[in-house]
Amino acid sequence: MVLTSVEKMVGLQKKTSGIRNICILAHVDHGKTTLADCLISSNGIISSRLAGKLRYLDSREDEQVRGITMKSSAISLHFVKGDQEYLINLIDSPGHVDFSSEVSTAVRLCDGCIIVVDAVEGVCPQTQAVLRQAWLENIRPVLVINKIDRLIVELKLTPQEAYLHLKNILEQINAVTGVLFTSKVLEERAEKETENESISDAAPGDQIYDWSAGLEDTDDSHLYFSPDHGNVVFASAIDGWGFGIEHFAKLYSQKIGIKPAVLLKTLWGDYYLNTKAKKIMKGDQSKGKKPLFVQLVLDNIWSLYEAVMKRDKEKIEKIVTSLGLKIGARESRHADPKVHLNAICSQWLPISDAVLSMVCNKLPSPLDITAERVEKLMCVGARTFDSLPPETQELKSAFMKCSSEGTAPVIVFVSKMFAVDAKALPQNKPRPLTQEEIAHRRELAKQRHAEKLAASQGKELSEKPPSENSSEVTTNTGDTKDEEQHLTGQVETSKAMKQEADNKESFIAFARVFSGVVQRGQKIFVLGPKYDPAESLHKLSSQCSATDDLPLVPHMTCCTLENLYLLMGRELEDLEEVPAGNVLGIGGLQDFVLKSATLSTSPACPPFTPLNFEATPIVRVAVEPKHPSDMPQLVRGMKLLNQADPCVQVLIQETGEHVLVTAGEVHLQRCLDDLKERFAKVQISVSAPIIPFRETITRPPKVDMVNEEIGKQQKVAVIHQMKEDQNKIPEGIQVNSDGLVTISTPNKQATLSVRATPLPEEVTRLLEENSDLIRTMEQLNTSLNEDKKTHEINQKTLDRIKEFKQKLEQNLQGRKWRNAVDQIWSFGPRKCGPNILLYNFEGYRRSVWQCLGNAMKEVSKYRDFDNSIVSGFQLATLSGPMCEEPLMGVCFTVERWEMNKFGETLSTSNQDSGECDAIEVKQDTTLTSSCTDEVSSVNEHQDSSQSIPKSPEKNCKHKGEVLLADCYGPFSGQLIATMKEACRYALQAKPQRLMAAMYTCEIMATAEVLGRVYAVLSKREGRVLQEEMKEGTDVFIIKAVLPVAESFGFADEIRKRTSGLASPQLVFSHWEIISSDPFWVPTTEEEYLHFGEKADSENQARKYMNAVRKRKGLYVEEKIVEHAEKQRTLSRNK
Ligand SMILES: Nc1nc2c(ncn2[C@@H]2O[C@H](COP(=O)(O)OP(=O)(O)OP(=O)(O)O)[C@@H](O)[C@H]2O)c(=O)[nH]1
Ligand SMILES: [Mg+2]
Repeated sequence: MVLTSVEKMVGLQKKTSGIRNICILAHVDHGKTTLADCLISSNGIISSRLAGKLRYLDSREDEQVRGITMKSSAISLHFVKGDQEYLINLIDSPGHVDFSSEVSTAVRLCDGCIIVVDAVEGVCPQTQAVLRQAWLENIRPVLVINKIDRLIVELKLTPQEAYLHLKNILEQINAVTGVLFTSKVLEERAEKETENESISDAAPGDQIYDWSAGLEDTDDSHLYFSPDHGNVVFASAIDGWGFGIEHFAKLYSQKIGIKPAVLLKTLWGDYYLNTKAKKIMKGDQSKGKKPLFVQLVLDNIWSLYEAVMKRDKEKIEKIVTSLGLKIGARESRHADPKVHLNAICSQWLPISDAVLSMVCNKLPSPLDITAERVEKLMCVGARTFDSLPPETQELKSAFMKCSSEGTAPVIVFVSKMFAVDAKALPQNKPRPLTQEEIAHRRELAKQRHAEKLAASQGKELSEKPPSENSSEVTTNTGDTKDEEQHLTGQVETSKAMKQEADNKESFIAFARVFSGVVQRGQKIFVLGPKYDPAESLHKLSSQCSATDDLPLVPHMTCCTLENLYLLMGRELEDLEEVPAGNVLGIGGLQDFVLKSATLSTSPACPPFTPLNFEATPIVRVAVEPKHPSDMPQLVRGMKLLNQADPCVQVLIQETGEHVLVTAGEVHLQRCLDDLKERFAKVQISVSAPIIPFRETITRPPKVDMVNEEIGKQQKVAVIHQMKEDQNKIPEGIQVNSDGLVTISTPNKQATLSVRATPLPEEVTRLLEENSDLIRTMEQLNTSLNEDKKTHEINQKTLDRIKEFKQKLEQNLQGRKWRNAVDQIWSFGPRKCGPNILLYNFEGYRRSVWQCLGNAMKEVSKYRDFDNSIVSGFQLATLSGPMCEEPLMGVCFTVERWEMNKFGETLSTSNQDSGECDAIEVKQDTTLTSSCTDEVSSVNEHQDSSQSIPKSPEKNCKHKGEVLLADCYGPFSGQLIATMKEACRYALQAKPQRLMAAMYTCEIMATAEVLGRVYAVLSKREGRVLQEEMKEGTDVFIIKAVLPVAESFGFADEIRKRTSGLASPQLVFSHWEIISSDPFWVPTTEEEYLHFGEKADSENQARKYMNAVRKRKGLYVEEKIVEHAEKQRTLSRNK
């Protein structure tokens, strides 16, 4: 196989209809990279013998060592089929959950994908996840069922059993697709209905809903995987073979004289061949008939494997000659029969042919991009396509045309930035000189020689008596010396620069051209995710280009595309231009793009919708350099790491800690390696993982720690303790017996009463699930409040908000929650968290449901300060009293908010002066004497304002000044602090609990190691949810939950204890309340008896809490030596 030249590739890039942008997706270890190797070897980039062993696209050292892919990487392949030529831009992605963000970045750039499934393991959690990702991006999948050799060699199934097993796998996959498809159809139907409803609102309403109607109308046959549709290939990547059934249909149609079309329909399914009648019959298995697929396909493969594995030379010979293959002597005599097998199979049923022709037949070219996908890409958040400016809407046709004409606007999406060694860039690579260059160099050398000669002659001249041009000469010699110095200087600096370049990482953008032609050196707009074309089109004309001198526009910069590259796995090739529809690398964007961006020559282009990330970053560590002087390098390194990884988060906490947040242990390890070896190049020390917790409250317990019902007697003890607790509460704060906390601001101008209540679990879950929606609501409300021109709100978003509200109402039932949903004031922390703030006092109405249209302009005395209350709530929910971790599932209700004259006057002074007289004046009785003077002066003003209906602005201003001079600082600040304190005390008045983050894990293990898996699970406080046997195998699938806090080293331990037979995948799942009370001390008699006075047996919750407090440098109540005198009594020599 001849290597395809770069020129050829450039030619192919221009024929858009022959381009296929695809990625390979699967669960971890199902054989993506091995399959990619086979496809690459068909282009001669690696030898076919090494295919499967090299794992060419796993170019990082740690990928090779660990045997898993960590970064997605791309390669362009050339494929010829009949008289058609194709360019296949192939992206291999990682399967490990920790790297699922790499899958998101790959899927965005593709039009289709190959889903690989291990024939033994079948559909696994990541298989479902990647199918969902492909679905969400609207890209079309084809299927490769890989590792069929394992069915023969490992499971030792008969062909008939294998057929049933494969059928089963197909059914499982189609079931997953079916679920995705059905939900979409139903959604679309519902949407259509609401549209219809809004059109014909007045129409008589007694319609009958038939929910299956939408499903019946829609043709979904192309969505499912079925060998007779040509979208399934059966393969063994490691042995180099693979086939679609059309291969055998063609083959046997000649042999048995049945039309290939008929065979194609019947080769897969319950059909059998009636040899006598030479007819294909619909068969039934009970008669013991062999399905065609078994008889014509699997039997042959099985007998080949048997012959080779048993080294039956005669039989092998027979098969090889009947297939017309030529096997080299080296392979046939190789000690390992697998080599022999590979040689035969890869010639007989070359996997690359089967897979690539399926890709070219079944997956769309960039020209076939659907309108639905384009609109999805163009509409960020709650916006509808129709609300985009007309110039922007016009760009849809550019997307659809995918045109490479000069006039087409350039639209490029960068899905990630990846770092390469600067040495590896084509421009820095040493390359052989061309003939002309050699000639040119020779010429230069000659010149230098001549100059040297001339210079020495010049010297001689200068020694001669001065002549006319002597001065010139002397200056000349001086110049040459200077020049020499200059030159040596230059050489040194260039050396230094080279060294620096050697050490430097260069960032390349992983991108795709959606329209137009990008050229090297072209100037282009870089549009950030918050860029709004409507806003900038006011300032710029839609015709302006990045080369013009333009005014500043938010979230938009201009940059030059310095280099364009063809991505060839480990290599990069320089390109001059790249037409629409291709995947490419772009150099020179590292100062402009952090992780992803949209590039365009048109300012009307909207930013692409953000990528869908499936993994939640949860594992945190703090890092610091071993030598404090290395700090700047570390900071720089962390910045680079942040840019190079789509999913990592890099934070500097208030405590000054530098924190990395990663998706899991494997991801963490890779980030740390990268930081140490590539980006920071300094030694670092890493803290133990920082485990996140949440703080919450629960209902008071009904039974005590020894499971005795808390009766009257004990209650006395409990109350006794409550009283003790109350002693800790500072003066001025009242806590009544049912937990209502009343507190005043330091200047006594406002008084708040706040109560904390635990939210029902379903509500907390609902809030968590809808955090994006809550954020959208918050944005909508803000723009409503600011009276800004709001974007037309997407009907779908409105429906979702309504539905969310309804669900909340359903779950907040009962007397306690009456009207609660309408009184929701805010969510927190960060205005979108799983805690709620309610107001429950007269004279105030404002809610988060404004965006639903029932917006009301609030005019009340509280208007100016309600933000302070909300801010106080946000702060309180961000860090709780137990160990300063965020709260979860808590509802705070403000039951009273009183402001005396000061607060009110201040509030009015901020309002229009005309409203001054409308204030309700309340007598304040708790005024301190120091304020009395000021109060009287205010009273005077009040009087004057009453006599003059329109109070003079001056007066109001004066009042404000009086209050600003308050020794406790600005009033709004006091309110924030007071609200925060109120929330904290309200929380402490209830039984507090910690919540731990939980992972779900799915472990596949064979029966013999099952016991050990359970042992490890229970040691780490895991809980098994489900255990089932995988059909047709002896493998058990165990589903369990495990606290994140106990998960470090879990995967390793499992692997070690089971000799590598089981390996779990941990995915963050939810938060769970730790049932033990961290503050618990024995109070009842039984408890004293059971736990002893000290109760120093394990209290897991307290341990966690103290660990967090210690880490944060907070006070920890700990006795270092208890009962020291006891130690003395232990000594024997009294
Ligand atoms: N028996 C058998 N083993 C295979 C086959 N294909 C791949 N393998 C093996 O499966 C293991 C995983 O293969 P990879 O290609 O690295 O899997 P991957 O899907 O790229 O894994 P990640 O990238 O880590 O998700 C390797 O040990 C391969 O040798 C196959 O067809 N048959
Ligand atoms: Mg891989």
